[in-house]
Amino acid sequence: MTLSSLGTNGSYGGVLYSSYGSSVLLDDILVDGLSCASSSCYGMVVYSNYGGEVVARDVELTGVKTTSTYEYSSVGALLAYVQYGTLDVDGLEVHDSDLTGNFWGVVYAEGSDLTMRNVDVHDNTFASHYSFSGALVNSYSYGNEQTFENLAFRNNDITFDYSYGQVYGGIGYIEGYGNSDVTVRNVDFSNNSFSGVPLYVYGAGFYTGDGSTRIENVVMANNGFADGVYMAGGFLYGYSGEIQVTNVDMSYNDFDFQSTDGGFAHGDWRADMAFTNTNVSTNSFGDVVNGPVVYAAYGLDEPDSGIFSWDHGNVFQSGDGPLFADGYGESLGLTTLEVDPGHADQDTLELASGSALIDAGDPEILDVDGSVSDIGAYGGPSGGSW
Ligand SMILES: [Ca+2]
Repeated sequence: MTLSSLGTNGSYGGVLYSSYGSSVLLDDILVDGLSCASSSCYGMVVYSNYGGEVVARDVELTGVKTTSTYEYSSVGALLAYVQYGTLDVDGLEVHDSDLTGNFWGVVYAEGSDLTMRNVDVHDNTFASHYSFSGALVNSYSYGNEQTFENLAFRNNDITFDYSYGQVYGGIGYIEGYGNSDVTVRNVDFSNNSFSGVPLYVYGAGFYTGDGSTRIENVVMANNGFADGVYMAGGFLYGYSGEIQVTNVDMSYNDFDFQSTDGGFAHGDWRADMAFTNTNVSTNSFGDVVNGPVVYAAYGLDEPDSGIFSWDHGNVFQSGDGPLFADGYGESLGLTTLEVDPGHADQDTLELASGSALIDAGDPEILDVDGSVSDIGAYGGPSGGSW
């Protein structure tokens, strides 16, 4: 079905509003030219609350336009706003859309179980007023189970037009309370541009809080962040909880910041972070960089500090000084391989056949071909599935 040239003046459920246990199936839908002029363009396709179930299969959004210029106006949940329900997406493409307003996710969810597979958001412009949080998902979880697989956010242009801009999780803002269980796997976050006003970034890739979060097989490449004042975590800002990061490759990104705490990851209050098979290479983080790889805000010996590990990781041309630092300027004492990763391709971050990162990962993790895992985005059991 094609829905074209729909317009709304605000919007909880621009196309569908579902409530109290009803189910919605979107199957093979093209939404072309949806527009919204309001202080809140929210749930532009579906709004669902209180036990609703939303299933989306093969949905394409193109030519979506929001036009609000009010400083506090919000745009988000382009596909679905879900409260206390479930959302299951398999096949979603958002492209060539022009979105003005504070952006809070293609999907916005509170207290909901989420599954999102095969989502591709590319070639859009976002004119955010001051806030951009979680391009693909912006979720407040209360003990929910959430799985995200095969996601892409690429070739998008994000500008900010008020006095300062804030990014909280460029690709995902996933804040949990209680025992939330989140898996993120096979993500391409590349060739995006963030600029416009003095910029503050808390997790350019992901912002996570509380619960248990696993992030595996991510390419973060060739993104540009201009006009930056302060950044905490180029890939990840972990507020609290347990975060396992495996086979992530963050390379060739240009962060132009006056000050950065944690070029790759920033661990805040009681965030336990375990990094395995991770490559961080050829990034620039700006003028003053504390912990070009990991920054632990509270150090390791404080009551509120987290636990950090860096196993079978590699760092190359991504800053000087203690690569792993705490908030007191001390080294965390972690060690790393430091070699040229030998990428075959600077966009996909695939490894050349002679790369030193091949079979250099954790020997207890195997690649799909049965060999010892590689360091980088294509190692491990999920490394061949995208
Ligand atoms: Ca291998």
